[in-house]
Amino acid sequence: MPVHNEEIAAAFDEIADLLSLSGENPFRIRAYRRAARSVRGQPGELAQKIAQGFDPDSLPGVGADLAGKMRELAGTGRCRMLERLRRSTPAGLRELLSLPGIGPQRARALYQALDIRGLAGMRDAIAHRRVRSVQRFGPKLEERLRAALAARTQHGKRVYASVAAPVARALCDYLAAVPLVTRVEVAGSYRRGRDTVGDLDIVVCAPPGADVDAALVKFDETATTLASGPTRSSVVLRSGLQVDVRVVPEESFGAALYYFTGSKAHNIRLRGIALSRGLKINEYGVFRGRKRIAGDSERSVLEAVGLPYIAPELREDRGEFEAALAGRLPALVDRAQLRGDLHVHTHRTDGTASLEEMADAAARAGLEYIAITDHSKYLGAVHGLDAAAVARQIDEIDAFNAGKRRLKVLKGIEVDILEDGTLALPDTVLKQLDVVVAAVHGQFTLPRTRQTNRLLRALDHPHISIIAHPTARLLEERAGIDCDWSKILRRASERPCYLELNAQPSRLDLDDVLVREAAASGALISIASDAHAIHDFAYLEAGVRQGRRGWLTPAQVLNTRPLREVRALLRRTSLN
Ligand code: DGT
Ligand code: CA
Ligand code: CA
Repeated sequence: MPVHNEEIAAAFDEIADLLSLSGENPFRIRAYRRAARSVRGQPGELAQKIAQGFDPDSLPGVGADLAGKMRELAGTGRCRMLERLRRSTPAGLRELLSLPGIGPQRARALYQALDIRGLAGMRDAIAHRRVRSVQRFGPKLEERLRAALAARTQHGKRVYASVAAPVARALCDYLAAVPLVTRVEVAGSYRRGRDTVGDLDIVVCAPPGADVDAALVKFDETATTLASGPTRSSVVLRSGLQVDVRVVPEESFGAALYYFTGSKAHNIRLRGIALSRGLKINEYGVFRGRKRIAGDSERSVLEAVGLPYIAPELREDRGEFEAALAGRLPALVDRAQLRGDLHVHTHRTDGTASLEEMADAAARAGLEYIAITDHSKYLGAVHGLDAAAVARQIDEIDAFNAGKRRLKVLKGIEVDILEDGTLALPDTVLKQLDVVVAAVHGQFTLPRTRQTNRLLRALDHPHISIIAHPTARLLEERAGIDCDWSKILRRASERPCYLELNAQPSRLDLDDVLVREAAASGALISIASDAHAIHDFAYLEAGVRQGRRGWLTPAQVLNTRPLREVRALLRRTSLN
């Protein structure tokens, strides 16, 4: 069985976590994280390429030592160093890192002071109010941890949509090749474009007698079969992801796809509307009495109840029915409308490619312009740029733009918003740039008022153009910062300062709800890849999907505009 990129990357992340728990050198830890990122950014399966002679040493940021581990993982699915580390670290200690406010130092402190070795021990210690007495903890942090643990038990681990995507595609291709199958679609939260999925729901169109269930059991990645039958089957894949498959005939395909796309709340409303018109709707079709009047396509289903087509991303019962009935559904943005990307890194800081290489990759991704926004020098960024390095990069960009390339490069920076709301580089540096992307990279747990004031103060800064990944959340790992967003959004739209929808798979920040609120308050949204490697421009697709969940039209997105207009809009953000 081939080893997937995600498995290699996850092993490197685990090594980095375990090294940090043992207090290892931060540079060594960073090398593993960077390698994990590099592997995730690879198109196609590395294991396959390595088997065909590809040398992982040639990947950006990967030296001989890491390349060796990559070969080991690709060839055997194992890594001896990781196994050694696992043996020397109490099992479960790593889980603690997933709690808000717990980094390696605090995890070590909990282990040393209270012998806490995992989430269960943590729960117990909190219940006995013992955590507050550990040095550098206190009652407030204990309370936050209690809340985080309580939230955790309500939902199991969800999977990033981007991690499920290659699996979903492989499985769909596989099922589409089963004799008699005419169509295969992924439904569920995946089709609605959610950032994470609980499981995959697949609707297959085939006549009775197609052996879809038998084929599914034999799928290369299937680990366990939960249920298997001619119309519905469920399996768990090797990665732990569950897949529910429904097999339906031609005349019900649209109704089944609609039903299993959900959301449940949306379906319930739709059924209510149908009922009020004397119709019954279910996964087999739309019925008047016993007569089926629609069901082969989604459009036929909606048309039968008197509604226009509603895009899957909108099906959350968040006003889409009211909008549809009033003829006011938004014409949603799509990927082809993006002309640029205003958040891109190079190897000058933590990226893995040169300006030229990133520019070429962006052009191949169909973009007309990018902004290079490497990190400012600050504690948070190990290789951050100082004023002299910014000046050198400005020259480099001028030289690039002087060449006769179609793609143009804007001068930018990703600057830290410090705890007090000031920025980590002086105005004299910032004012030379076309784009100042400012971001919170630390102090995630300030109380609401202080956090809000921090961002409001940043918004008063004369040179800030865009706030990057505004909530600083990490999916399934770190909750976003606690702020009065309506205040911040209002201030951003008055100023103006634009807000980012960061398309990194672990961020997708702003989320769907806030992005909609931001656009409604008049703020323009920059959908940005935050690319660190040449393949990362592919993330824009997921950013757009989330934008669509936030009801974004192209006019509400900054980077659907041609460069000339974007330049003018960016100039407006400079207050002097
Ligand atoms: P997930 O898997 O947690 O990311 O979220 P979904 O939305 O994919 O939910 P899932 O997999 O439980 O079910 C897939 C779809 O099937 C769901 O979005 C709507 C439909 N569905 C499931 N259960 C019900 C139900 O009890 N009533 C109705 N109306 N629809 C349901
Ligand atoms: Ca699902
Ligand atoms: Ca399901």
